[in-house]
Amino acid sequence: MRDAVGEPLSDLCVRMQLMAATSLFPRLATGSDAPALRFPERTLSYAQLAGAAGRVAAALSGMRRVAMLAESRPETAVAAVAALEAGVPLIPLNPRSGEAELTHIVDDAAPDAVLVAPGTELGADLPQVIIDLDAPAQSLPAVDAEDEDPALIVYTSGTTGPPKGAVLPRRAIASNLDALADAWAWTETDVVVHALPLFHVHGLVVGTLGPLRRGGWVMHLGRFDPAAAGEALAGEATMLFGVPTMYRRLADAAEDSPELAAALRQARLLVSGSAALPAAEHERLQRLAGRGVVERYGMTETLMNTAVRADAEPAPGTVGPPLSDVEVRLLDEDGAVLDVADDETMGELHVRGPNLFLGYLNRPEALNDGWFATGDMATRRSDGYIRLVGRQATDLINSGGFKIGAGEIEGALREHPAVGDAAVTGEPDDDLGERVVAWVVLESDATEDELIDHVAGQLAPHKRPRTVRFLDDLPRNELGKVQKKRLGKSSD
Ligand code: MLC
Ligand code: AMP
Repeated sequence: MRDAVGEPLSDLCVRMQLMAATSLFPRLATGSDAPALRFPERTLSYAQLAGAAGRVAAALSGMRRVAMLAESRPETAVAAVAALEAGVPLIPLNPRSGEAELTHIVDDAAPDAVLVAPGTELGADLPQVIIDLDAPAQSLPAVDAEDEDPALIVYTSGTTGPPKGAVLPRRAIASNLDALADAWAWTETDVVVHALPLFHVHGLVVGTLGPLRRGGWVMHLGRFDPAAAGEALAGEATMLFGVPTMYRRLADAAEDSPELAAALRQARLLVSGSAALPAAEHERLQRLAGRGVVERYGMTETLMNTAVRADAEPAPGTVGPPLSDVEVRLLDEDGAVLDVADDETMGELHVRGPNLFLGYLNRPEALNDGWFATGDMATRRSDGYIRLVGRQATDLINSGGFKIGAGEIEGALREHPAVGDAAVTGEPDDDLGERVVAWVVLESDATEDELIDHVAGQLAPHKRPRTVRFLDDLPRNELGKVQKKRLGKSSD
């Protein structure tokens, strides 16, 4: 007996079983006409997604690793599914990466090709695979990858030096999405709406691969707009994922829009992450929409570590307990484990579990006996809830949920011919949480706008300073290190 494409049925059954055992997205194999993805320009059903991804997966055959220009459009989701199904590690790129960033990533990761949507280009000399959603469908190959194989390589900023590629295995993606499903009672009946960028784990893994693994669907708004998010929640969307800046903008808009407030109220779950949602915003959303927002805490290297559960009371100021199978511990300055759960004693949060990455590409081991040091300072309650109280290093700026290394911007500024010296700090910002501020000593004339544009050209625009302050000299200690704490004070 043979199926429609002429394969012996028994072989097909074996292949389906293999897919079911290793595909991250079981519903792809069903040929379902149910929606999988909706972007403003296009909706794809599971059958259409499988057909489009199958075609791309065939083009990836034999490749070692590939990059993807991760624009907020359906081709990006298709490319990600294709690479994961083909078992070819994928590097999502910010489509607005500056020249310096792009060169660094391409040199460091050496992708065989870059996946792009029609009409887009990468400013790097790499073979391109064009994702054409109108090309004839092709069936997906059987997944040829093990749980521990690299699946995604996501570049993340450190406090110094250029970004590092965190290598995430398939196991981390699968286990983390399943742990979130447990925490949030997340099923195929859920429709997630968001407008997060697709080159970071929040928007790509949690916001896009998450709904596809559950067999529900994701509605991506293309770009963030409070009214569009409200319309989605008033319609089919059940869950909203966003960063605090988005919730702040939603609350601002809901002050004048009873419709938006009502839409937020009727959502099954509102989830905030990537930065702290201030207590005042929790309270404002509670007052306006009459319901809470749950926070979850993650990192590129670990995916999600903790989350407030859907069936728990809202817990403003905390990021909830560890997800299932995730272990956390607090260490003091000397590296000793703090055996406390008093919500007062602070320590550096270390995590261990199946959600963790394998290490950084081309860099030495990042784990110690399976534990990863997050750099986040936290306290723990007796019920296991974690409260984040800041970061160990002040040189990592969290602006709108994007982590920005001060050293990277200082390097870009120093490359400007008029800049003699530069230091970068983060300052509180009502909209972005923190904003990037540059302190510059000039050697020749340059304006604030010129320096901002220079950084926005070298690095992605979200890394540009929002303010530049000119000084005669940077305060330095006897060892020549810039005393950043004094910079803030000198501006008072
Ligand atoms: C401005 N722009 C410039 C420019 N000045 N472009 C070039 N040169 C200049 N000098 C442009 C920008 O490109 C952009 O264009 C527009 O101006 C505004 O840019 P912005 O200021 O950066 O956008 P803003 O509205 O402030 O963005 C707010 C935001 C964004 C919330 C939408 O910060 C965001 O998407 N945050 C999400 C970050 C995220 O996903 N983090 C997850 C990391 S994973 P245009 O055309 O767009 O208007 C992680 C782990 C975890 O943290 O736990 O999740
Ligand atoms: P990234 O380096 O881009 O992966 O960002 C990870 C960092 O984002 C973490 O180390 C935290 O500092 C921060 N973060 C993520 N989620 C939260 C949250 N819910 N509250 C506060 N900070 C968060």
